Amino acid sequence: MAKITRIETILVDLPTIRPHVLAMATMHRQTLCLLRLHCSDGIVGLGEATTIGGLAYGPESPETIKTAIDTYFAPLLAGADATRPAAAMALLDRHVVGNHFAKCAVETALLDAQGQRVGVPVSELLGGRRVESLPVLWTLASGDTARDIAEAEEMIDLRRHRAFKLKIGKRDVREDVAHVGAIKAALGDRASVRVDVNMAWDEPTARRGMAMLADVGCDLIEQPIIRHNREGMARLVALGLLPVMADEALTGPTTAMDYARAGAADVFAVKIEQSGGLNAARAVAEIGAASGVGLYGGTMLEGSIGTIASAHVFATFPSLAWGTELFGPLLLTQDILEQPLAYGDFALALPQGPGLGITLDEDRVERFRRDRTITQHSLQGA
Ligand code: MUC
Ligand code: MG
Repeated sequence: MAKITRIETILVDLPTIRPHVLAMATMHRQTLCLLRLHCSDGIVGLGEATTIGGLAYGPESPETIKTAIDTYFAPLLAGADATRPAAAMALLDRHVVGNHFAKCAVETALLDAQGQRVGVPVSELLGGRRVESLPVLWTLASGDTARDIAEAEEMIDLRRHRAFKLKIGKRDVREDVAHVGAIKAALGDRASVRVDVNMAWDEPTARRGMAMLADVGCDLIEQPIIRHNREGMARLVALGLLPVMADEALTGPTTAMDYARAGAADVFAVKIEQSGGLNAARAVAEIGAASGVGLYGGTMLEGSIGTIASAHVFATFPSLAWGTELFGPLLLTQDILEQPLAYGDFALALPQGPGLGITLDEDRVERFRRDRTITQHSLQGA
C-alpha cells in the first residue's frame, strides 16, 4: 500500500496571447491552481483546477480552490490509501459538499499517480481509450470581426482548427449576428461556425437570435439562456432552428439527467471540472449518450494538465459527434510542460506514457508562480 503523504498547491499566472472576450469577462491571463499529490512510494501525481474570469463564470476561483484544498482536503486525505483513487474521492465526497473544480484537481492527481504506479495511461484506468486523437475547435474572441477572420484563416492554413466558436451575447443581437454572418461568409464550407452566448440572453431574445443565426449558417448555439431555465432550454430545442448545447447547466450527473429527461439539450458540453471530476464527466457523457444527446468535449480553458486530463476522459466516450475545444494551452503565451501537448492535423494527440503522460517544466512553474509559499500538509510518519 502507498499512502498520500502531502498535497501541494501552487497558483500560476500565465498571460493569454490576446484578450479573450466572453459575455461575462475579458481574460488577459489565466490562473492555474496546480496540485502535486505526493505518495509514500515516491510517486507524485499532478492535477490542475482552473476557471474563467475569477468568480465571474462559476462558484469557485483559483484562490478559493487553493484555500479549500489546503485547509480542508489535504488534512482529510493525508494518510489515505493512494492506490485507491475512488475510495479517496468517496472520503472527500462524504466530508466536502460541492467544490467540483477542486475535487477534479485532486481526482486528476490521484489517477495520474495510480497510472504511473501500474504503468498505464489515465484513459485506461477510466475504461480505455477508443481513439488516439481528438478534433479541436478554436474560439474566436478577440472582439473584432476582421481580426477574428484573419485568425481563423491562419488556423485553417496551419491545419490546427477548422471549427470555430464565437463568443457572443455582449452586444446587441443584430450586431452579434452580423459578426457571425461575416465570419461564416468569409470561411464558407471550409469551417464549422458555432456560437456561445454564455447565458446572456433571455428567452425571447434567444428565439429571435436563433432564427437569425440559422439564416447566416451558424451550426450550433451554446447555452443561450440562464442555466436554471431548463424548461426554456427545452422550448428552444423544440423550435428546431439549430442544435442547442447545454454548458453552464451541466454541473454533474444529476443536472445531466434533468436536462436529458426534459429534452433541454441536443448536445452536452461535458467538462471535467464542472462535472466534479473525471469519473463524473464520464457519467454525464453516458447519460447523454443513453438519451440520444450528442457529445462535445468542453473546456474551462485549462492549462496543459487539465487539458490532457480532459483528453484522457473524452477519448473514452462512446461517441463525440461535435469534437472538443481542448485548446486551452494554445491560448497562453507560456507552457509549463517539458514537452508541449501535440496539436496538429486539426486534432490533439493523446500521450502514450503512464498516468497523464506529461512532465512539468519545474523552472517555468517557478518562474510563473504567484508566490513562493507552498502550503504543505504532512502526515508525520506516513
Ligand atoms: C465556455 O463557456 O464554453 C470554452 C471555450 C472558451 O473560449 O471559453 C470556454 C467557456
Ligand atoms: Mg460555454
